[in-house]
Amino acid sequence: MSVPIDTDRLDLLRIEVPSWAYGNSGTRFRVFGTPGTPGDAFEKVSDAAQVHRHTGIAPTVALHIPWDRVDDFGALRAHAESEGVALGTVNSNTFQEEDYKFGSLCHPDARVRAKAVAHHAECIDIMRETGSRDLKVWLADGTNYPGQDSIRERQQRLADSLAEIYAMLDDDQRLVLEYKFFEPAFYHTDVPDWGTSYVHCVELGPKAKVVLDTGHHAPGTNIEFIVAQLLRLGRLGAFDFNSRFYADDDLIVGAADPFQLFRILVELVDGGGYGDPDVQLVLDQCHNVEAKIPGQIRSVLNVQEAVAKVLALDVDALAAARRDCDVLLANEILMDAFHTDVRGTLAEHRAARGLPEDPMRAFLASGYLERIAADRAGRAQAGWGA
Ligand code: PSV
Ligand code: MN
Repeated sequence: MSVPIDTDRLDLLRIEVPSWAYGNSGTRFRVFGTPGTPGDAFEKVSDAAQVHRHTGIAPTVALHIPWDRVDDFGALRAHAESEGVALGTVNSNTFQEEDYKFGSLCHPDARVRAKAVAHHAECIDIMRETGSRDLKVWLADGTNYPGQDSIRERQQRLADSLAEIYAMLDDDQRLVLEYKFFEPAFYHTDVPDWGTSYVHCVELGPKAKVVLDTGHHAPGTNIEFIVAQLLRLGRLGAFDFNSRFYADDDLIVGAADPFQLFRILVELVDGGGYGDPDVQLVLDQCHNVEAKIPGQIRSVLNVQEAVAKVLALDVDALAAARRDCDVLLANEILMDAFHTDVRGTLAEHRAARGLPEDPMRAFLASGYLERIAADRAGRAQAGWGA
């Protein structure tokens, strides 16, 4: 059954996929391989392009440096274009070298801080070649024990390091700063919450925005509140979608708590963040045991389904119920939207746009997985650190 949804608004959905989702990942216990895992950034981009080809709403691929370092980023950009996608956000990585054992931009040693700043300069150069707008900074910086280092001094070092990086950005580039409340540091993290990220962004200037990642909050945190607040302040730069049961699990979007995904998207739409290119929606996921490309397709479709439910929300009736302070009716209207079965509407919507009604089945039937498993057999597989 079709439900009335503004399909023009549905068409505004764009989701960036992460290059690292196509490489092998795992836990500290084991990283399992998958047949056909890409060997390099070119193959990761080819795999990512399959997601866009079948869903039509995942046109860009985020890179991670150094994992995706190639000799010629112009060639990688051309390769992406030939596959029908573009290169997106460039993620820096200051958490996998010996020098970064005690931090990077906040490290007590000025030499290490300078090294971390220089890494970001390299990322900005790469962005010029790839045509990327956003430099995404997520730091593993923090301490494990009270007294290990000065929290206050680390904040100042962070502000100083970020200011150096910000000064290197071109006018059309942005720095987006992600927060995470713990891990790998367990006592304190230098950018633990949206408030800390926001404070640094405001200090830096208008080209600095906050990144919210679903898995980076304490259990029970009202994430939709943070979305509403950051949109209100004009500082929500990007949203990393994934889902979690316990910590930063990076599981399929909507797998753990589809209602939370819906509530977040309600605020995104209501706050004007949906369809706004300045609010970059990204998947940030790792597929440890499931097939990677289908995993990405499932996540993209779950976001699309949740967006369609939000677009089915009767906003006028909701506004009236709120005006009347009719608590139960307002809640009922919201829940009606959440319980709306939009799957038939979405299938029709895709068919009308020349896309497969069921992107997952269409991809599985395409033979691509069998082809890459054969073509890439016996070759080194990309993964963390690759
Ligand atoms: C590390 O926790 C992380 O998952 C962050 O969320 C980043 O966005 C991502 O890795 C890429 O560095
Ligand atoms: Mn993230």
